[in-house]
Amino acid sequence: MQQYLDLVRNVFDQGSWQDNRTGIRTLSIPGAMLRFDLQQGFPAVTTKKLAFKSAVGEMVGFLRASRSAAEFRALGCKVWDQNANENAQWLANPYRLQMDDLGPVYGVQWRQWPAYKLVDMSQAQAQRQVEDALARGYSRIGELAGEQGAAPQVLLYKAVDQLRQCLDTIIKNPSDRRILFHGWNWAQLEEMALPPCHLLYQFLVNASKREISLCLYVRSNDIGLGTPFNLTEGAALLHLVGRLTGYTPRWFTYFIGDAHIYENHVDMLQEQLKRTPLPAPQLQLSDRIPDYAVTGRYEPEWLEKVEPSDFSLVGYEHHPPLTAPMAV
Ligand code: UFP
Repeated sequence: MQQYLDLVRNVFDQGSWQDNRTGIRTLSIPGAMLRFDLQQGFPAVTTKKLAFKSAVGEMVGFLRASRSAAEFRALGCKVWDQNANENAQWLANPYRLQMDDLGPVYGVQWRQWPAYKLVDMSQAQAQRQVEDALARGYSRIGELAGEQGAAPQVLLYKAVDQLRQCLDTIIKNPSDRRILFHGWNWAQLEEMALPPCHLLYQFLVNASKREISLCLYVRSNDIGLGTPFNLTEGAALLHLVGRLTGYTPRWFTYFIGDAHIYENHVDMLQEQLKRTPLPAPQLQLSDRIPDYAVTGRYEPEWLEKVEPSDFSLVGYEHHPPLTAPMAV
């Protein structure tokens, strides 16, 4: 994890102090990239103790399309509690349903992105468009009357399981350069407790080497607390997707937009810079998760069946724990 420390040093050296909505200033740089060969080990931070169980708990919650801090807590992840129940702006948001609700964050978009089509029945191709949409799994959910006797518009809807589609494509068409899922749904940003930070995931398959890689884009990243967590989740997801599709996880490239260090994390990170990184651990996925390369059976339902306890770090050595407050 030398790369993580290099990033921290880079932000200290080149960053500029900036204000933001949290009221806690940050040292920020516009754009950064980290790249890990997962065959050389798992990108776990070693200059402090990584909250590994919490990170995989959050990832498992995303896979299940969770939108409740209570569900994340039950999976061993408490990071959503403040966002759900303490941020005054979110508490006043009309889309917040109840205690612990987060709105349609991350996993809801990954697994159930709401897609709508409005077909103008006055145009020549209208019937074919409706039929095509129905064949693609849309349901007809309503009709808007046309003005003054004009033809109506037909409204169709489906929930897109983007992640499942990615796995299907990895299996059926691995050379596809369009295997990605996205969290930035403009139509629902205002309904979320927090608009997504890690928001674009693209899988890349090298079929002849039987390898799968991931490029992840994170628009805004809290380097002290968020980056170690998000690296763990992205790498764990790539291991899981590799297992379910029969490919070996290889390159994990991590792009950051706004890379920042909060003012109240400076001491924690200065302390980490004094520590020497330790050898990378290995990620072990439980044997109960079927390996497509071995079974030849495609079982994508494991995306929902997987439990936090299916992920473990082997040979994880780390320096003493360090903590700092999260900016909400
Ligand atoms: N943040 C992360 N990673 C995450 C997540 C949030 O680093 O997975 F959900 C941090 C980034 C930023 C804050 O410091 O939370 C989000 O604030 P904003 O929406 O203003 O960028």
